[in-house]
Amino acid sequence: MTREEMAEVLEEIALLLELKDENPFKIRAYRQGAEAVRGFDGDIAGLAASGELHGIKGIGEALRDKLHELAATGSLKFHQNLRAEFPPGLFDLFELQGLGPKKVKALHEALGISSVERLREACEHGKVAALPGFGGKTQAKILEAIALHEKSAGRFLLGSVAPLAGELLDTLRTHPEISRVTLAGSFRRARETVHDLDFLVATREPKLVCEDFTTLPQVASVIACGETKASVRLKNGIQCDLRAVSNAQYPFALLYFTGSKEHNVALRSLALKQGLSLNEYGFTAAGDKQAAIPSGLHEERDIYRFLGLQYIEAELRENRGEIEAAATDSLPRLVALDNLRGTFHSHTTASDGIHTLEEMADEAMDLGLQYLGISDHSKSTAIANGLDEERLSRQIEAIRALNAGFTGFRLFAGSEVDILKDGSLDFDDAMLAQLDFCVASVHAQFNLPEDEMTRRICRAMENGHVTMLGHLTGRMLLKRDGYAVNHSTIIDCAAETRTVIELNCNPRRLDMDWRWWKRARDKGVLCSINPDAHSRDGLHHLGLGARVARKGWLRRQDVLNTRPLAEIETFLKTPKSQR
Ligand code: DGT
Ligand code: CA
Ligand code: CA
Ligand code: ZN
Repeated sequence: MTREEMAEVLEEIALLLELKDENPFKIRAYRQGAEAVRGFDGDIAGLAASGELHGIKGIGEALRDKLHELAATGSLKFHQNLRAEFPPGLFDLFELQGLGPKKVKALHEALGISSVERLREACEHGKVAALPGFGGKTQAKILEAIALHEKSAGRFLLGSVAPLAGELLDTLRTHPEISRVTLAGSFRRARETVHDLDFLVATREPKLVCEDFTTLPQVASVIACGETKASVRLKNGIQCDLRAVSNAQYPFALLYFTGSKEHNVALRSLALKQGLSLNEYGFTAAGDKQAAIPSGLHEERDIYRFLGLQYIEAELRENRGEIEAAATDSLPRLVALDNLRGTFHSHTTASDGIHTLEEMADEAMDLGLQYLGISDHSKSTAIANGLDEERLSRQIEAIRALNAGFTGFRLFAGSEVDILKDGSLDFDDAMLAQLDFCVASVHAQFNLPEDEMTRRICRAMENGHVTMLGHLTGRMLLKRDGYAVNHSTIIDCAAETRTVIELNCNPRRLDMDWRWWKRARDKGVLCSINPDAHSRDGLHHLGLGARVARKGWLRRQDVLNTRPLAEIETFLKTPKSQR
């Protein structure tokens, strides 16, 4: 049993309990337990298997005993019994946007629906609209959600597959017959979700390398294995393609298999204008021109240069203006993870995090950061144990006390304050004025019309205490679309009110979306790369955020948290209008 499998069982229990209308605090205990398992610093599966989990934050006694049973026997009676109360297909319904336990239960009880397919049929026959509490609008929304679900099927979160991808890369690198290896495709371009992993290797023994690839321990089944390519499915369900090419072909194959398709098409037509044909093996030219093609094209960089272009970073290859910019030497110099000096937006045990102020500070220092912004939830988000004024005031004091003991590091006292339905905030200005910074986020009433939601968010940004806007759309990648908002209007308002916009690094969020950052940057809006960490481990998502920021054309100067501590202190003390 792996750490992730253990966490997933706990999450499933939480869902099943929700379906049974159980006490929300009990449900929350399981969700937190899942987070604690994921964030535990050590071999949690091994400890649990030998019955040695003791005194772990976020894991009470009842939960601990369940984890022992789960790890030792590979299953949990309590979980099996809960599952047995429901038909197996019912669980898929939870993957649909907007379908909570209450609706799933009603659909099941009234119409006997227990699978996505049955639900679609019922919608198409108008049966769902006729149910009390549903109606035509809800039915249409459910059909949309089913369409999104189908579109997402077979895709994986970039952030979730990254560790496994890194593991495979490390293994391939040690193969004696492999001289170069890169993960190409959408993974290399840092798309928020990927369909498969595309490995490319340079070797003189392609067949052998393909065969060895299919026998890696992570492989569940072999889809194909040929002379120069192989395809496998891994145990977690993702497909991996491997291409084996010669060292001379490698840069051309890498360029081709990195994509995007649109970038490739544009590059090829640029080459054609120069009388060259470009494919995954190399350049060819008609007649005497062939002689002009240099033999020394060893890297992608050389190919771009030969076409008269600056090197284009993989994240930018989406045919969104990068080729034109490369032709005129005007590509941005992209921000990188090691430019970050600190970060904002993290949670602690005071709300729904699993580590304390001290522990979060400790992890931030371990990562080499100079500052960490603490922003627990505010009182309206009661389910996440949001802080009221009194608890927040005590947290501010605790942070001040801790800061007195640090050298070269500082915690900033903040809040992730709820944006209420009308755009006012969960705390009054007097309370907000006590804080070093504040992230404002929408956590409820997602179903407003677009213009109302946009006005709501803009109103929050107009508040002089709101340093930054949290997760702009509230989307949960592959699970639910964000709420309807007008990005352009919000970006304009951020520019005008000098409000920073967050790039939330949670692998499910990556919100604001990368497609909007260049526009924001050009309007002078600053980005903050924020982990939205609920544990020490959560801080490690900064690397993912940095890749997405690069994908959004952001430079070091466009990202607030590349600034060193002293500059940030000045920034936060300066009135918003003068920032
Ligand atoms: P994915 O897998 O859906 O997340 O996205 P990609 O971009 O990784 O797509 P994939 O795995 O089908 O192909 C990898 C790359 O190979 C792709 O980005 C560009 C290149 N490629 C694949 N098919 C074509 C094609 O028909 N034309 C061109 N120009 N390039 C292609
Ligand atoms: Ca791919
Ligand atoms: Ca592929
Ligand atoms: Zn939030």
